[in-house]
Amino acid sequence: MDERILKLKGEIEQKLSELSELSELDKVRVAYLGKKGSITALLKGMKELAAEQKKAFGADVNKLKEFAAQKIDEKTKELQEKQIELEIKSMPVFDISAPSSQETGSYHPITLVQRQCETIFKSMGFTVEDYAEVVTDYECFESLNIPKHHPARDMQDTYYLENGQLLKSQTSAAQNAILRKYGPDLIKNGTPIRAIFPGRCFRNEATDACHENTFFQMEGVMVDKDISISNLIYFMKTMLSEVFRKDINVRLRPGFFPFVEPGFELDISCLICGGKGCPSCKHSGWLELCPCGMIHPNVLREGGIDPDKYTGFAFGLGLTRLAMMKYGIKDIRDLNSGSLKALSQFTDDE
Ligand code: FA5
Repeated sequence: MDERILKLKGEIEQKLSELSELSELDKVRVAYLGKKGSITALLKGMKELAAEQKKAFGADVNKLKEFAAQKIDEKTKELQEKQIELEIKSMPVFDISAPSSQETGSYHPITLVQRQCETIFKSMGFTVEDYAEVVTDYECFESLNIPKHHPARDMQDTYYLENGQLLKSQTSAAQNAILRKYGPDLIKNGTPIRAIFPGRCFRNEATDACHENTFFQMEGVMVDKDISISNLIYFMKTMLSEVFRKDINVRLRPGFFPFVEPGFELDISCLICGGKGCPSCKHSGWLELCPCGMIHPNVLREGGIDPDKYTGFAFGLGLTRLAMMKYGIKDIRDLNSGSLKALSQFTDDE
């Protein structure tokens, strides 16, 4: 074999064995295999050789070329593996048994009271339903005995969308769907309808300490044979005593909602000021919390249920206001503030 070939082979082996940086490898490749590299130069120099030498020399240079390419590839792989090992070693060790150095998250106070109410109502046989935030005029008003142009629509300043749908202004918007969903079971098997449906509501409100434009309600309905106002009062009392776990003053007064007859406003004595009057209760000492009433026959009929055979009650609990009262939050706007300092101090007391 030509001496120059042997010399280059030794040189390549030597260089590669000394090399420890991946970035240097390309320089070696260019130095030997590149257009101006030493091996390429040997091939170019072949034209000066005698014809009988050319074949053997050419074959040896090609073997050297293959050898160099293979050795460079092997070295690349070796250095890449070493680099990965180094990276792994330099990564911080994750010890799952180590105590957390970071703060843990917490539930929003509205989520806490919602979950608590869900537990209370589930224990009394109610199912928990989910419902859309964008609903139709029929769902939010017409099915609830509020035809188009009825003045009761002015009680809520509703956000309408360009397509005619609207942002749910009250969780009552789900009543018709719930009656239709569980009505057949009631009629066929006598299984009472008992459902709650918490959800976000939207109204174009001027905000103050007890009004938000985005707030949560939790609707509840129960329909069966012989359901009366006493049943309604029993469920409301049970819910409030379970949520507050202490005696609170409640008052029931007549209230008008076209989808209930009779209708009531259930107010609780303001727990922020102890009933003396403050901005949270609009200085009245009382906070409107849970309007309710006996479901209007027209609403039952619209839900596919015969009002001559069945009766029921419905309520619309103000979950956001309940969270205010339960946790002593003076201003409703704090609940939508996104301030972790303000919102992470509450815990589940169940
Ligand atoms: C209603 O929304 C009726 N759908 C409730 C109802 C259901 C009546 C079933 C009868 C039968 P109202 O607009 O009063 O009613 O709202 C109900 C509760 O939601 C209020 O008592 C209050 O606690 C809460 N609420 C209403 N508007 C706001 C607001 N802007 N910010 C915070 N909470 C509100």
